[in-house]
Amino acid sequence: MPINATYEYEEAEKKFLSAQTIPEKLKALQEMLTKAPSHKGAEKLRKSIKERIKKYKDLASKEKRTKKGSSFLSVKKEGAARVCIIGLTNTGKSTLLSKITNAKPMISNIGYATKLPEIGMMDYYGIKIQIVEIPAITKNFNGTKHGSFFISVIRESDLLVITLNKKEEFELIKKELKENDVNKRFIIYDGDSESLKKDIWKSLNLIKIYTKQPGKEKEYPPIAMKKDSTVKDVGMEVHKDFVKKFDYARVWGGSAKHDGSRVGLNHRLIDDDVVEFHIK
Ligand SMILES: Nc1nc2c(ncn2[C@@H]2O[C@H](COP(=O)(O)OP(=O)(O)O)[C@@H](O)[C@H]2O)c(=O)[nH]1
Ligand SMILES: [Mg+2]
Repeated sequence: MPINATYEYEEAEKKFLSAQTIPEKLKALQEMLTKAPSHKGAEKLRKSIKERIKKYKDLASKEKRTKKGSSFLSVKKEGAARVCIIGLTNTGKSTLLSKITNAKPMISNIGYATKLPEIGMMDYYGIKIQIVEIPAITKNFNGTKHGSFFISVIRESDLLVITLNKKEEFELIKKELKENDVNKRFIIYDGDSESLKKDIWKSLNLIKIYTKQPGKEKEYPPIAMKKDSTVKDVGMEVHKDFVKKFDYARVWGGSAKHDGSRVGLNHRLIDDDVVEFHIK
């Protein structure tokens, strides 16, 4: 963060970091350039933004060129988040996908068996997470058939799981991600699919929140909320009237002082909390 950067600049930078498509990235970068300090000390910063703009324009034109050939392809986002499994060929990506989701991909020791993304849904205590196996990463991945489409699927994910046969493979993966300016959180799979599911959940920065009606048991499934969400955020998600006509809520779980504590709209919730709304 440069010294003396304005609030507007920081907001534009946040947009850049959270943008998941190339056009969004470009738009945020243009905004960063407008909002960057104009004094001499910030010359380096403006230069690096301009370089990024150029990089994203190159990526955009690559994407456009291959889009013609891949236009019949798309992966729709579903569930509370998207996680991509990436790795070289024969590193157990399809095997992993079949372990943690309902998908039945072809598992084969013939290399490059998976030609297109394979999609499955992982169930985590009732919350659905989309898991996408990306076809094997290779050198110059963006230049391969449908490569830039696969990268756009990766770019629109929230987390990566990397499968490796040898440590050295990580270098190639890092290089290919860097060349496409993909900068995502990742987990390296160690062969334990049950602990991986927990690690995926922890890394997504989400919490599970249960709702309940007075005098009844908590409802299943829970809903996925961003970490640090409040009672108000949950109310907006479930039914606006819970917020509009809010009287108070009762909370059970880690964030509650005691079982059924009375709280207001600004009360922050944590994973596995139960909320009961009372309206006027
Ligand atoms: N290296 C590795 N191979 C595995 C693993 N699990 C299964 N295999 C075997 O490796 C071959 C390729 O598996 P697959 O899941 O299709 O790998 P993919 O090409 O990365 O999708 C198959 O013969 C699998 O039986 C694993 O955890 N690691
Ligand atoms: Mg595969």
